[in-house]
Formats: sequence, C-alpha cells, structure tokens
Amino acid sequence: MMYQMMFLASAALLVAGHDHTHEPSTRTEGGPRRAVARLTSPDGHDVHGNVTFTEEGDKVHIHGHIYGMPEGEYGFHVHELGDITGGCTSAGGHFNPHNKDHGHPDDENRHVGDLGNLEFNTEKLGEIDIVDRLITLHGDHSVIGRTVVLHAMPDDFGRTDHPDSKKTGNAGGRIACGVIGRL
Ligand SMILES: *[C@@H]1O[C@H](CO)[C@@H](O)[C@H](O)[C@H]1NC(C)=O
Ligand SMILES: [Cu+2]
Ligand SMILES: [Zn+2]
Repeated sequence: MMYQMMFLASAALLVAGHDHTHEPSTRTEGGPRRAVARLTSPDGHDVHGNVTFTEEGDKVHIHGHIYGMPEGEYGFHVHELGDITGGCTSAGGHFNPHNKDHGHPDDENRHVGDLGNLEFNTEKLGEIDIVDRLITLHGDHSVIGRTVVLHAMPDDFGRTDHPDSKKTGNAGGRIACGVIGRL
C-alpha cells in the first residue's frame, strides 16, 4: 500500500515535471518564437551561412544554408555557451542540460544540442531543414544565447569505438559557428 502511494506520488511528479518542460511558450507578442544565427569562421575558412529557428508547438523548425564545405557530411550541434570571443572553442561543449551521452537526433539518449550531420553538395552548399523535438526557444533550456557549430568531420552519433564518440561524435574541429539571437 505504502509502495503504491509512493509510486503514484512520484508518477504524478514526473507527469507534472514533463508538462512543465514541454509547456508551449506563452508569448506576449503575436506569432511563434524565432531566433537566428549567422555562422562565420573565426579561423579564416571561407565558410558562412544563416540559420533560423522557429518554435511551433513542442517542436523547433531549423532552416537555412551554409556555404563553403566540400561535398560530404559534417557534424552540426548547439554548444552550451554564447561565447565566441576566443573563436568557436569558447562556446564550450555540446548543450547537454540533462546529462546524457552524445547521440543521434532521433535517440532518446542524446544531448539537446545534437542536431546530427549537415550534408553539403558538389556546389559546397549545405541546406538545413530540420524539425527537432528537444531544442526549445523558451525557458531554462532555451538555445537562445548559445552557439551553433559546424564541424570538420562527420558526426558518428556515439556509435563507434572512438573514445570521443559518446562525448562529441568525434566530429573533429570547429569550422564555423554563430551565436543564436532572438528575433
Ligand atoms: C545571411 O543573411 C544576410 C541578410 O540577413 C545576407 O546578407 C547574407 O548573404 C546571408 N548569408 C548567407 C550565407 O546566406
Ligand atoms: Cu559540436
Ligand atoms: Zn552531443
């Protein structure tokens, strides 16, 4: 009996916690919350682009394009800090407020900032068209004021034996980045 009551109480807490974190944003101005980042390369690579974030219900749509990488796939993440004063490395690690392992965007066990790979075509154009269920533009875990980073190598989604796989996806150096600002 006691166990049952404790179970019910913790279940209720879990539900309340869940509802709270996924509460739709109560925006005073009209329309969805939006944010934007302009990616540039502090290290002088000719890589640049724009990314917009639009919150719709409990999902965020991420659109835009980045120019300049050779054909291939490259890791694309939101990093914790909005600090690029010392280049992209100042932005810290992957945004990971729930202390998870690095993963694929569809994984349960992933960093909030894990947006997978961005594919560049033969024209060096990478088109961003992502719908994500963990990124938010409101509350404590908003990505506004944090940094989007494009890496030098593909993200392995935490699925290889490389020692960095479960931390960063072994995506290599940081080629371009931009701080996410509100619109
Ligand atoms: C980013 O957006 C600005 C206008 O806001 C535009 O001038 C610039 O060309 C865009 N850059 C890319 C790479 O799309
Ligand atoms: Cu990254
Ligand atoms: Zn990660």
